[in-house]
Amino acid sequence: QTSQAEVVVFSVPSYACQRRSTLENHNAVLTDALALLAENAELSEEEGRGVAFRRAAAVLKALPRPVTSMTELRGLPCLGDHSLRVIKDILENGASSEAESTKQSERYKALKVLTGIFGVGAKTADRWIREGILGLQQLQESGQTLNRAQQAGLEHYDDLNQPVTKADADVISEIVERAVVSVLPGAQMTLIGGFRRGKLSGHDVDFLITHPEEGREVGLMPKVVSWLESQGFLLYQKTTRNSYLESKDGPGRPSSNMDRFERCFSIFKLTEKERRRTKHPETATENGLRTVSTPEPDPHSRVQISERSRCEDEELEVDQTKQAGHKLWRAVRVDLVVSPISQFAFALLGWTGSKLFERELRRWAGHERNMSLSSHALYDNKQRIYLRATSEEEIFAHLGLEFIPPSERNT
Ligand code: 8DG
Ligand code: MN
Ligand code: MN
Repeated sequence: QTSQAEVVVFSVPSYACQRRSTLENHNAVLTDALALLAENAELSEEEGRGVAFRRAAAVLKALPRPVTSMTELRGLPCLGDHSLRVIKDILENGASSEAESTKQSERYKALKVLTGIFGVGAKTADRWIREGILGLQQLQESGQTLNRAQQAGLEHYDDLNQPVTKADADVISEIVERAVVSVLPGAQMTLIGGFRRGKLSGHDVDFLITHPEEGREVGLMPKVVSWLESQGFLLYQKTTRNSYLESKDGPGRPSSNMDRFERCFSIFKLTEKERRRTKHPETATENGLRTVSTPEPDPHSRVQISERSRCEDEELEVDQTKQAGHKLWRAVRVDLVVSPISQFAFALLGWTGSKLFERELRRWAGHERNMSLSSHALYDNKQRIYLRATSEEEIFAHLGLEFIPPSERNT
C-alpha cells in the first residue's frame, strides 16, 4: 500500500482547450485502447460514448509520465467508470480485454475496411454489413450502387489508406499555391488540419484560402478547381457549401445565415514529377523522409528522364521505381476551404483541429462563457453581439483562455 503522501497526484484542467497537448504521449498503451473503443463507438453511431472515451484518452495523453497505478488517477477529470475499467484492466493485465475483443470482432474489422473507402460513413457501412457485405471483394460482387465519391474511394483504396507524409503535403502545398495565385493574384493559402499542428503524417492535406480584400474570395473555389483540373491534378472533386450545420455537432452552432464557406473534397494525383519539381524544405531532408535508401544502381541502366531535375539521387529513385514496375504517382485526399478575410481567424482556428480540441473549445464557449463559437464567428449570447477577431490569439482572449499554439492542440 502506498500512503497518500507518496502518491503522485497529477493535475489536469477539465477542458482539452485549457491544456497544452503536444504530439508526445507517455501513455500510448492506455490511449490506444481508449481510442480504439472510441472509434468503435463512433463507427456504431454512439457518439456520446465515443466522446467520453476520447476525453478520457486526452487526459491520459496530457500526463507528464506513464500512469503506473489507479491511485494516481484520483482527482483527474473526464475519467468515467467505463474508461477507468479499461485502464485498470491494462494496468493489471497488460491489455484491455474489451479493446482486444473489439479489435478481433468481425463487425469492427468490417466497419474499418468499409469506412476506409472514401465516401463511406458509419451508416452506409452498417447497412452493407447487415446485407452480409464485410469486405471490398464482397462489396464489388454485390452490385451495390456506389456514388461518385465511393467509386473513387474504392478505385484509390490502397493509396488513400496510406498515410500522407509531410514531404508530400509540402509538394501539394506548392501545387495549391500555384493554382491560387494563378487564378487570383494576392489570394493567400494556409496549411491547416493536422499538418499545421506539426504532425509528420496525416490522412489528408487541408488548406484554407482567402484574399486580404473582403469579397475578392467570392467565386474563387470553382476557379481554383478548374485550374487544378486543367493541369491534370484532380482524380476526383466535389465542391459544396460547408456542411457544418448539417453535422450533429454540440453547442456553438452558428445561425444559418453564417454558413457561407465553400469547401472542396478532392483526390489529388501526386506525381513523381511534381515531387521532384518541388524544392524540399530543409526539415523534409533532415528527418530522412526523402532520402534514398537503396544503393546506387549501375548508371548505364538508367532511363533518361526528359525533365531536368534538381537532385541526382531522386532521379535515381524514380528510375528504380520505374524499373520495379511501380506506378509513378499516388492518390492523396485534399480538402480545400475558402473563407472571407473577416472570418479568417475563426476559420483558421476551426479547421486546425484536432477534432477533440475544436469540440472542447465550443463546449468551453457555451458552458463556461455563454458564447457560441463556430468556424465563422464568436457570438456572445449575453451581450447579444458578435465578437470580432483578426487572429487566433484574439479569439482565445475573448474566450478567456490562455493561447494554445497549433502544435499544442494535439489532443
Ligand atoms: P488527419 O487529416 O491528419 O487525420 O487529421 P486532421 O487534419 O486533424 O483531421 P481532418 O479530418 O482533416 O480535419 C481537420 C479539421 O477540420 C478538424 O479540426 C475538423 C475540421 N472539420 C472537418 N469538417 C468540418 C466541417 O464541416 N466544418 C468545420 N468547421 N470544420 C470541419 O473535418
Ligand atoms: Mn487533415
Ligand atoms: Mn480534412
